[in-house]
Amino acid sequence: MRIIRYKTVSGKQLAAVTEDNLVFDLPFSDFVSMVTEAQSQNETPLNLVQQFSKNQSHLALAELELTTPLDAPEVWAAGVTYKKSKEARNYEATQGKLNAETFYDKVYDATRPEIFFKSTAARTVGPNDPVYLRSDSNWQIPEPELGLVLDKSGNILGYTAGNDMSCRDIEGENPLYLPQAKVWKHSCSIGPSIILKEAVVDPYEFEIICRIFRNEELAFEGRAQVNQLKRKLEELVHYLTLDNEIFDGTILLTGTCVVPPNEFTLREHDRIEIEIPGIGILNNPVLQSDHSTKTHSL
Ligand code: DO4
Ligand code: MG
Repeated sequence: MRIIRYKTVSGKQLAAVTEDNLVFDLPFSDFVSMVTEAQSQNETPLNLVQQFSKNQSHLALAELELTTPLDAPEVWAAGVTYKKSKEARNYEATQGKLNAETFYDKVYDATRPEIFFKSTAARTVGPNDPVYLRSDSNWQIPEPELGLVLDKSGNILGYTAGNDMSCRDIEGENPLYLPQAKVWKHSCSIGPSIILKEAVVDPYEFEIICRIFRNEELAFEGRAQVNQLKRKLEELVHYLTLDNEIFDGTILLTGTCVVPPNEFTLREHDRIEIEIPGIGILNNPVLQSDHSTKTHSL
């Protein structure tokens, strides 16, 4: 069972999608309210949702205008959790020489993972919304990642797909530039759905596929499986929540294992698809940042 939200004339409607792709509305204002109601009834969210599937008119998924499945108050991300990511960062940090041990080697093997702040609800976009390119970077890529949807106690409620848009040149120039390489307007997308935790037998079986289209022709395709992750999902949650306060609906992206070739950079009007079978395809066109939030120049 997957949870989605779609746009209506009066706002956003929470709904569920069955294994047969039938959509039915849920009588809750949002994902977190639905989970809270399940907890107050001592029910699993999956059981609660199933109760509403009966006697409901079904809608066609393809005809709905989807939005983010929830307004995540914060999105955090783990980094260098896959060997592929470590190799890509080493390439950036050594200008392609790969001749030195870097902090990326160290963090890959360290007990403490890299966890960083990625986004807020206002910066995060959903299915079919544009993701933006930074104006001061010449080397930008999408990072397709499995996202954990958490409650304020750090319990995993479900799984979604996420795009941790990244600037490889800014990140490689100096590790202290990480927030600028990772956080800007429309630099994070999530969706198209949340699959409830109880509906997933083994999250390490999730496959992550990324496709980038240029002029509607496939320019890159890569895939990975979450079982290539160096760490356990609970380990990442542990470090995020340690002595920290998080909020219901927080998302933790778990790192990327799909990186386009080093010569590749995103261009305006590319289109990115991030597919996690069971969750769906997160589709986002790419636009150059519109500078609308810039208030003064140098
Ligand atoms: O330290 C760089 C960020 C790593 C990252 O975002 C990833 O591995 O997915
Ligand atoms: Mg990432």
